Amino acid sequence: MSQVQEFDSIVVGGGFSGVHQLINLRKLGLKVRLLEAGSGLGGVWHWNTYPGARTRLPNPVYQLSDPDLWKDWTFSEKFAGREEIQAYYKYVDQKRDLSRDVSYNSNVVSADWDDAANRWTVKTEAGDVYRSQWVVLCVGISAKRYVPPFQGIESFKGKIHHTFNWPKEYDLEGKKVGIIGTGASGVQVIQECAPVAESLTVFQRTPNLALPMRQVKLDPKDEEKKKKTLRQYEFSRMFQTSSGYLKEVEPKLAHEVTAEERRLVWEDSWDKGGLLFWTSTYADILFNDATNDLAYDFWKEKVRERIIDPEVAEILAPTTKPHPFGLKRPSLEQNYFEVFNQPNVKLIDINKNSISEFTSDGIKTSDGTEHKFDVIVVATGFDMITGSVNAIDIRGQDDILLKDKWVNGVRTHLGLGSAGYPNLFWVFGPQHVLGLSNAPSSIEPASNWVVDCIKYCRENGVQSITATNEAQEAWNEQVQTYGNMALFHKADSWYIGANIPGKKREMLQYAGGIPTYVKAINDSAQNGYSGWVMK
Ligand code: N01
Repeated sequence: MSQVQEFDSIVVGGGFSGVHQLINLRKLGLKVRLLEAGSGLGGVWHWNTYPGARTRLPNPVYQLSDPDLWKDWTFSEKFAGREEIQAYYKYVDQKRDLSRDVSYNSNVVSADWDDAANRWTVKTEAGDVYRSQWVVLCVGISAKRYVPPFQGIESFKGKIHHTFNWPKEYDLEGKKVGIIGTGASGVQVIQECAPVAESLTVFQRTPNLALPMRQVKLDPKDEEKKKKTLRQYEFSRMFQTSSGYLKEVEPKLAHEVTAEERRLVWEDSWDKGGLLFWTSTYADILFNDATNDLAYDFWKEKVRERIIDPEVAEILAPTTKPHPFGLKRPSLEQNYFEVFNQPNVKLIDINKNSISEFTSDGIKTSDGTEHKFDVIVVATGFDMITGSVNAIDIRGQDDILLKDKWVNGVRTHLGLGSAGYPNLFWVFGPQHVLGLSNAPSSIEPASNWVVDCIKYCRENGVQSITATNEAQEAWNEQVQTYGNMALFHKADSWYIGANIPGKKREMLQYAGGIPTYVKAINDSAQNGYSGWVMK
């Protein structure tokens, strides 16, 4: 085992949150080390190298809001591809000289609190040991992949790839491909694979109520002009709208306007593309059954006209709403529905014809057919939100693992930390305002809160700070109340832990919107860190 390395703060993970932490903790004069499991910065954009990986969060606001960073960087597309986002991370790395404080290939496996010394001991898989007063987990919400226990999976002789661990330089050209899963990752691989594969068979369990992306190429000259006029405003507005995008929801609810006005608003959002239809038209799509039905009917009408075979249309966009629209996160698609008009593409509804087992040559379905493949893509997602934190053995004041405490329900204060785990915070983790919003818009206020809290503690001789049980019960109440006000519990989504068999079904994110969340965390700080105990 290597020598123990001492730091003021350890940051775990090098995506947007980790990079923001490192930059800002350094400004406090702290000795900081960022531990990153991968070989580069980028978080999900480092790991998800599958063909077609692209963000569905729009520029300019899918980047850090620091003017010194955005003034010298211009994305070429509204919805940036993975390669360009990686280039962005390299740019930020160089501009802020980040890598000198990063240990790559350092997968953190445990963190143990020493109450007498007020320090954490953090260990990596490779056996490196770090000690620090503060630990900030910036591990994202999709670090722990999920592969269902398909019978006979080990007997398949071809290649099996989960989208999270795509091999370098592996393409699908000329191959017989099977894809299981039609979430965000599945949709993107399917679009990329269909034009080049010899054959593509998609195993769908739930239709993806995907929205049209309508990609826009950004003109560099135009972008430079906007940097001088509009951009600063856009980067402040991203913290003022409930979802962190530039357009706020309509001032009225859907049932308060005429059918014609509603249609006008929805057509406009449809034509503009992106997530607008979902995040920025009528707020009651998410909490009113009748509005949700109207939204689904509108979506279904638009989508079905793109699919030739009525049987295929019934699987992709069923007559009966499969789940409330938008309560499973909608993907953005470019030509997803047209893919299923291609002669080399087959769609299997596994609710009617289930996956019985993997064989050495492919997958056998319950109708007795053996589907033969060269490669099977497992796009079955992640143990979202809690999985990334629970992948680390975190022992606090009473020596109990955090994941064991959470078996019967997650408890946090403000989605920032948990009682009994002093000086350990996370950004963009359980009970934070996350899955409904633009990531950087919700990351930055939380990350700033953590930095300000550490600054406060250092300036006021505070050695440790942890949430109180009462405060986290109250926060949980708020998280669950927002969850129950909306239609979340009518869909088996990762928002409520329902995508993982056996996982407790509970609202895992705060759905009150970014301004309300930011007010809650800032109120706590301004009230002398209410809900936290210091010593
Ligand atoms: O995972 P998912 P993902 N048998 O959970 C199916 C972010 N992300 O990796 O819906 C058969 O959405 C499952 O079916 P069902 C983004 O936040 C973003 O695609 O549970 N199928 C579903 O179709 C996203 O929401 C981007 O019935 C099974 C699929 O697998 C999140 O990550 C790109 C199954 C899983 O979909 C997760 O996305 C990628 C089984 N036993 C990811 N178990 C972009 O920004 C599960 N499925 C573009």
